[in-house]
Amino acid sequence: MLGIYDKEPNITQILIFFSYEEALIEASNGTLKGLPYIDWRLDYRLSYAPDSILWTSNYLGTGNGQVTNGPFANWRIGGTTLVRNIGMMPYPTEESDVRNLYTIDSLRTFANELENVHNLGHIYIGGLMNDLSTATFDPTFFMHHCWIDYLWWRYQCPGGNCISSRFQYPGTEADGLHAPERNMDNLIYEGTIKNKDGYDQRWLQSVEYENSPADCRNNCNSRYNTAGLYCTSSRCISAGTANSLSGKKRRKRSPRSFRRSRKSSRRVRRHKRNTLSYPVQNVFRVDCESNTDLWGFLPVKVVHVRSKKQVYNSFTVQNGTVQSSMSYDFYDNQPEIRKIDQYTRPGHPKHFKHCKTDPSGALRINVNSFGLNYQGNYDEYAIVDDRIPVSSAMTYVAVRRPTRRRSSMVYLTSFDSCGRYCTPECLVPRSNPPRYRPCTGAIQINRRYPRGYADTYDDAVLMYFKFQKPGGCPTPMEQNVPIVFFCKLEENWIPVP
Ligand SMILES: [Cu+2]
Repeated sequence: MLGIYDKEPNITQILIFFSYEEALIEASNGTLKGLPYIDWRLDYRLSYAPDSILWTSNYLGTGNGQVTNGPFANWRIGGTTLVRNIGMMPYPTEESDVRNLYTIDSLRTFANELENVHNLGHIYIGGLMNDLSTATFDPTFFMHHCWIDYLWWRYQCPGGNCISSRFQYPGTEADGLHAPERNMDNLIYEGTIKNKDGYDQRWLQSVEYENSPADCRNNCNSRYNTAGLYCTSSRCISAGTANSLSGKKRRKRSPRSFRRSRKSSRRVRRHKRNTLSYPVQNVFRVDCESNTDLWGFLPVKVVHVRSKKQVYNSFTVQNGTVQSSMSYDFYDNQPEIRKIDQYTRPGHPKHFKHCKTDPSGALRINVNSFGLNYQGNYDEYAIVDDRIPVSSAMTYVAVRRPTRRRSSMVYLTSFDSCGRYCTPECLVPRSNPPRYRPCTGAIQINRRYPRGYADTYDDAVLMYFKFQKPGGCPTPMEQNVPIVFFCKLEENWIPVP
């Protein structure tokens, strides 16, 4: 666990970790035998993973916004309130990703793939978990990391035959801090330990994991059926949340009432996927201080080309008949002769099985900023209209407010609520009418004019919309938008950034 996250695992961290385990066991009056892990596949099996019972007061508490219920209600830690934004991605990891892990025969490939599975968990939970400097503040961090450790533990002994991973260390001497012969910092255990020793079988034998209910076969019912899980003889799934299923009722459930609650579970699984999720609660944290005043705001535009496969229930009418048998709708009218296709050039749509657009056509496009010369993230989204051939929407994204002496370097990314990636295009300086050209999304912001950002959210909106007179209709000032994200969702996606 430590090796994945920290460049320099040290003995203090390990001691804290052991203390954490002991404290948990003690607090549970011996019910817990070790560190708990969350197998996200149990949530993935819900029709919409963020509906999991995990995010209720009996388990980990609030999933969206400030955590105000559950055991960690109103926590403040490191000068920050505990905040989550479950569902930045609609699922924590794809079930098949885990299956694929066990088909990999190269340790280097495995390490990369496991890292991806790990990253996705951080993004999925969002809030403090989505920032390297605050991730450990959310207790979910430890349960997530224990699961990553579980996957690694299982991988090492497929079918009982342990691989000699120490001799296949994936790094090379060119890997610097991860070079195989390099001593681990401050870690002494029966002598100094080299990086490659982290792959030694002795660690494997010093811990033991209980099999996950997701990996359970053959009548695991009796063992795993709890208020939080629903298990048949073939598989287990997390219980969902619906207002009719309050945590208390489920907790008191007796085995006799199981038949009734199984019905409820089915109803929960049919629960319509809410692709729009909830607004984001940011913690406005810059270099260990959380305060909105430390941030400035950039107008960001998102331009979206609709997916041709999607049919919204609105059709053309011919001779009084609604043409609802068509495989396209009014907004995608007769795609083979549509003039606009010459410009948008829709390619072959790549099907993304997790994507279910809201029936209204509203589609959430996430836009995020990551500080390059400061520690801080900001998450935001714009809502575009997936029905119409091309749509655009504005949003305003925060970056560390530059000072006279220090500019802000920031990396902006964008992906839709299915995880499909949008490409950044940056304003050509001083072009008017504005022109944009593909860029990396990394930009520098300073206090010199023209600024390209505003000190407050208010000013950022006024930077984009110019009011000729109070109460009048404002005019958009396109030349003040420093970056545009182009979402041609047929071609790109990111399962992991
Ligand atoms: Cu992590």
